[in-house]
Amino acid sequence: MQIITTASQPFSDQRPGTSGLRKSVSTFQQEHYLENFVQSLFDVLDGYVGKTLVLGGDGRFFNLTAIQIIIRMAVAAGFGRILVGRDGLLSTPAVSHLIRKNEAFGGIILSASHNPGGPEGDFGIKFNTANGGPAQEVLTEAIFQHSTQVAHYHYADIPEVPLDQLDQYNFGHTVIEVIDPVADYAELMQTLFDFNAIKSLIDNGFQVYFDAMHAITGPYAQHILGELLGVANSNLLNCEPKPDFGGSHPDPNLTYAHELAERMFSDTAPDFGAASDGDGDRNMILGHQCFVNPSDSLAIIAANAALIPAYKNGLTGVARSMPTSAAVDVVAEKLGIDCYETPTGWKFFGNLLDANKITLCGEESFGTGSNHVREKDGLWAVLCWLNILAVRKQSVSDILRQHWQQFGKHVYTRHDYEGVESTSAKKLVEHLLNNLLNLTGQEFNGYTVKCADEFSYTDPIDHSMSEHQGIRLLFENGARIIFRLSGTGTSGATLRVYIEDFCDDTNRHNENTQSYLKTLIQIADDIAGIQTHTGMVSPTVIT
Ligand code: VG1
Ligand code: CO
Repeated sequence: MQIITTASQPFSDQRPGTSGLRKSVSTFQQEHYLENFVQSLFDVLDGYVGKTLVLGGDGRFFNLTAIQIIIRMAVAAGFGRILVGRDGLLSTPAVSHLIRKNEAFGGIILSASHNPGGPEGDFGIKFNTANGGPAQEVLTEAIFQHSTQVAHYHYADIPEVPLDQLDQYNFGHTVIEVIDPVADYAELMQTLFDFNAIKSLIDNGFQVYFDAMHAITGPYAQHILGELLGVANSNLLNCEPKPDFGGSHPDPNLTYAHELAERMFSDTAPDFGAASDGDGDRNMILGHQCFVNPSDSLAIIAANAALIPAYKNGLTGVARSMPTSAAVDVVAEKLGIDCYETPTGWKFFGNLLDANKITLCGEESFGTGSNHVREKDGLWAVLCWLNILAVRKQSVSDILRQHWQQFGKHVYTRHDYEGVESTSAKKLVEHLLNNLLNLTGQEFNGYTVKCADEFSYTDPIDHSMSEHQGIRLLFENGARIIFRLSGTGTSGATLRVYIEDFCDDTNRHNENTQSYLKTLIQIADDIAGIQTHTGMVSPTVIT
């Protein structure tokens, strides 16, 4: 076997964002582009010779091409064993589990998550370390710095590896194993949840729908929800992973998962509906004519965790990303456990999970997870809900209503302004930052600003600092408005505005979220000049 070294030119745009390096497919298709990034990764890592690498992706366009390139480079780099999902498929949480289970050196996940796929869509690559979690900022920054100088890369001159069947191949000192993408993950789920209780709930007529959005969770849902738990095949929607996700955004929210949403809000709606995203780490939970806001979902799972076998002995603590509503904070207080507030992105939960400071964590962006892996996990969240429903024998909306009665309701919405011109978005942020100091103490329509700042975070375990993590307006009555620019987009900028108010008046719990938050929504626009800067009169996506 020959190792070939190819000269290349560095690219200047390979800095990973919130979750890995995400670019348009055409950017990744440039000669040497993927190779340079992978070489930069291998160059800054140390100690992987002879060790295991887990490799797979969400099945989007360019997945298979990228996998063959990475196999050749990983063989040249001297990995001892490469575990690849059959057909190049592995969900993000499954990769995290496989890394941990096999004590691998790390894993490479090929996905742009909720971004659209296909030749005109997006592609992405992220590296997860030995704990199963996304690489921390020090590492991604080192990879980026290296990528601005990398001048050549190495690959093994080997034939294409067939990925369509479970098999094993040897090249030099490396063994490549094509593995079942679902089996290990399904086994893990069975150790966490009461499958018998969930199955008997479903056997007794509780109707479950799941929408895989033509993305990676299809095969996982067919096996776990279908074969193991008895959900009818006809209730498992869009379960065949497609390279272009059927032409839509594989993003589980009411806008993009509209097929499921329409069904769940119809007169003949089933009892439970859920959807997942491109790479299987997000989840949306719906009940009969009822939507569970992700921040509430995290709080409800935390409040009911004792009903789930894996968490029956209690939680060590919980964490949420800063823009996520404070619903889980109130639960933590009641349970007498710590609650941590981290910047956006799963990489910030890893140290807290590893140190056993937290058991559950989540984000407002439809991501929830626990210490069973080091990624957010879509199907896990669905199983949490099914397990709780099987024990409580109540409807989703009853559970939601009772939760608000007990803990109060954090009325919450996120407004996304997509496709904003980058310079206008930067100006909006500058304008806000310049005015921050003047805002404290000011009153806007009955809401007085208690504190206005830019969120920065010091990791309680390794004391690393992350700055510029979003602009916060905290009001005296507990209401919050947060502004952030997305770190996962691939063209222009996306402004995210997170708006939250606390309501303990049960008579108002059924009120429409947008009208309840109307005053705060107006305040957000007045303070940030959203319409003036973006030229947009309304958000593109409201969740
Ligand atoms: C978004 C979400 C964030 C999530 C990230 C990755 O980031 O807001 O909460 O962790 O996507 O999710 P941003 O920077 O665009 O707001 V995904 O499912 O890539 O894996
Ligand atoms: Co995702």
